[in-house]
Amino acid sequence: MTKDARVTPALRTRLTAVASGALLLLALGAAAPAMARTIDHSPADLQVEEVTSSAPVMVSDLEAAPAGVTATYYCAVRDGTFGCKPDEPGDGLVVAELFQHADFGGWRVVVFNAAYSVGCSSGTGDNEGGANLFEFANAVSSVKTHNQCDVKFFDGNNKSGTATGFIDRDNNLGSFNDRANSFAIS
Ligand SMILES: [Ca+2]
Ligand SMILES: [Ca+2]
Repeated sequence: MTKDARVTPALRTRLTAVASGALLLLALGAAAPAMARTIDHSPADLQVEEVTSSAPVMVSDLEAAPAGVTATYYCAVRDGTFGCKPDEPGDGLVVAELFQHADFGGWRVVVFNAAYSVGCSSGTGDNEGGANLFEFANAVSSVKTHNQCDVKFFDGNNKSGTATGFIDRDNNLGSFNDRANSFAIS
């Protein structure tokens, strides 16, 4: 009891300081994109997370673009291959959404795999597709993944140059903002 009473206010103060720092980083990030990496763990963010659903997220589930998304483009991938395939965006299984702006806004590229019926394998050791970003290169600022997939960004084409780790979800790519030329899925 005594210990709790002593620790809790201090912890609260520290958490408040962390939250303020995160907000400050976000505010600075808007004006100067090359800020330190910021990952959003806020409750508001967790409420919209879709990874808890046991049903696969399909392309058709994303047809209604949320507010803030100005245009949707599609890139079909196949495991073990590289490059966007000429598949129609039918009822493929969504791998990832890549966004032009931080916090999932601007245009988005919906990466999907029509051959999948369940999702990506667990773990990040296998090649589950990828592509060069071409006209979308050096512009991606945030990312969501679905169906147990993760995405890894590369500074150069053909998965070359500096890379991120495998990302599940990031509302602000931080030091990798507007830098990705290609990506890999696992
Ligand atoms: Ca951007
Ligand atoms: Ca680049």
